[in-house]
Amino acid sequence: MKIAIVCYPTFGGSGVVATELGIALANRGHEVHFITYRQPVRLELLSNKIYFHEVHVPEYPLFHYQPYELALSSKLVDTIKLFGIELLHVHYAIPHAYAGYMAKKMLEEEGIYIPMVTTLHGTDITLVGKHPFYRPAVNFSINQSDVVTSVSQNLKESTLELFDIKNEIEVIPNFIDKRKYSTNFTDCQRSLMASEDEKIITHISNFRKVKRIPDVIQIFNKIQKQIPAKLIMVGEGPEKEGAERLCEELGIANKVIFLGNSNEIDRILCFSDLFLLPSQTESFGLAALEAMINRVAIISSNTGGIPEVNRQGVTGYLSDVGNVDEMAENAIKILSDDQTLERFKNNAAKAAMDFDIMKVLPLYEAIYEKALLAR
Ligand code: GMT
Repeated sequence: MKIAIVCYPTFGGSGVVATELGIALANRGHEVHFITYRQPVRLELLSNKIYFHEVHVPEYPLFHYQPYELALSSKLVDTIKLFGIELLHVHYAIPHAYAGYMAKKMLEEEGIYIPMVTTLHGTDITLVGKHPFYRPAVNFSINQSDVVTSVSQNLKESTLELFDIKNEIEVIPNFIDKRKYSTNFTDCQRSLMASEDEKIITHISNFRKVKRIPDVIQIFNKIQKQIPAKLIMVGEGPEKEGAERLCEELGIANKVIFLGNSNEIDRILCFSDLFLLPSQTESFGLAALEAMINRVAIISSNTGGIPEVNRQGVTGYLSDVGNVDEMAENAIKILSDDQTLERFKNNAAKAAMDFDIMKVLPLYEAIYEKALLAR
């Protein structure tokens, strides 16, 4: 199949999922064309099955906002025609499904039919998409998609609650490719980050409000009072500065390492003991799954799709949003005994295999077949 993938090329989960999916599809022999404004962060190796087409938005001083959707839909039309692309898969409804629909309609004028699969990722529904200023356009473009998928059952339910959706939403969970991680277990350099007796706790996100970064710091503060530990904070975003200040106020700045964005999270996760994800909402929690495959136990909130990934008392613990006391207590429960920690770590790695790419990829391929047949 010749497939065009539209996504955000940044460190966000939706971009990561889209990129990893495209790479896996190319490995299965499909021809994959990424169409976005920058080369996706995890797309390092271009092969003869992977193409990247950059969307340029010409700057014009008349415009207060440069029209990215217009440039994207034009680029889609040109690329689809030039390469004979058969299917369009857009990740994140805003504005990708909208631009995809416009491209579809323009192509129809020329007698070309291209089915569009839209994958909903979370914030495009629960945070941004439902805003009254976007809702009609998001609602419309979801309904105009030939196939709609969501990354968790919970996100499907939220979408049906928040929008007036006429078509079926198929749940295809996010996935993980174990083969990409296992080779790195040997080069864990734990000693770079902490001393022998210290446990390593990690948080990875885009440091937005929804991640409840102050909760991460507060949980760690409580843990480190009882167990020698270091906290590694990976990522960039608006809450980072406040987090650094909070660490200083609490007198734990020397125990918290801020690393910024990283392309090598597996190298950090492979020496981590515990992952903190106390988010306000999370449609799936890909970062937690990436931690799990690296044998890291999870302390998270019990919101959104997280309970579909982190299992209470098995791979970690889940608490109500904001209940930092309970999250810290549970973390201490896991960390204070090596045998218990080992059990949670093993369980996490085992449970992550339910999301193995080899199980999930055929689900996408089946969806593509279905979309192509609908033509
Ligand atoms: O987590 C973010 O803020 C980024 C966002 C994105 O679209 O990149 O992540 C969403 O999609 C990920 C991949 O499907 C999910 O794992 C995240 O849970 C989801 N984030 C939220 O729902 C807040």
